[in-house]
Amino acid sequence: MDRATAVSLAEWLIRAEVEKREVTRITERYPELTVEDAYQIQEVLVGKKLEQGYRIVGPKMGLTSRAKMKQMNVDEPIYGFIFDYMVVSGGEISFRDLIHPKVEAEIAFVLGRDVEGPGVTGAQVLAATAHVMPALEIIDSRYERFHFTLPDVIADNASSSRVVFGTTLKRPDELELDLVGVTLSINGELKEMGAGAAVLGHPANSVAMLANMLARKGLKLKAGQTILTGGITGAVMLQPGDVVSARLDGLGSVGFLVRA
Ligand code: 0L1
Ligand code: MG
Repeated sequence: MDRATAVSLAEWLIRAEVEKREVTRITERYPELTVEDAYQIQEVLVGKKLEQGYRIVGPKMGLTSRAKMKQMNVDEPIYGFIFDYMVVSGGEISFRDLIHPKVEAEIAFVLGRDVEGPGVTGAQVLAATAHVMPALEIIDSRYERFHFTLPDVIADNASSSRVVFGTTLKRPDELELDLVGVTLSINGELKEMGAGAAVLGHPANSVAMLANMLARKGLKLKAGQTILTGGITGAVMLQPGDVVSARLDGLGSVGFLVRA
């Protein structure tokens, strides 16, 4: 894909996010769009946000569950980037700032040391991790009805939109992250449940895979970055007025309110 087209598609996706309106997926216009093209568009999109003065909190992994990978017919997850403006403070998100948000429960890793692929293992990630904490990721695809192909969602920064972090910080050796049980409730009603192992067998494997995927681009994970490892639960559609809460064994709770 030529640079000018990648720039115009990245700008188009950024406009959709800023104007809070869904758009037709890119592959309707460019059916031949490859995963490589899509990461090129994402790279331009990320660069433009950095030029606007936003800061990267860390990369995230998406499509890490077997169910999501099967649904998209892929055997590798995808990555995107979380920016500072996406981090929710004050326990509330505004529905009118978003298009059609969904929420999923995740475990976030905060790195104490750089992690650079290729060949990174989950054990190396655990050794480089300062702490882990619970997170609720709010994904908000810019595409109509959340319908997209793999290259579409990669170009759209893996649907990244908002994230709420919990306040319980644990060293990774304080608990067995694959065995952490998770429930996701909305308005007091249990909607989804799962365990850490839903994320590539262990959330640390997700960070390792991310480091190895970034290495192909000459990038690395940096000390201090916070990494979302992927949904442990399925993603649930949000409505104005919803009160969302997740409980993670040994990692406490995390929640927020959806303001109209
Ligand atoms: O964080 C994620 O797993 C989102 C990846 C993109 C797929 C989606 O928007 O459902
Ligand atoms: Mg996610």
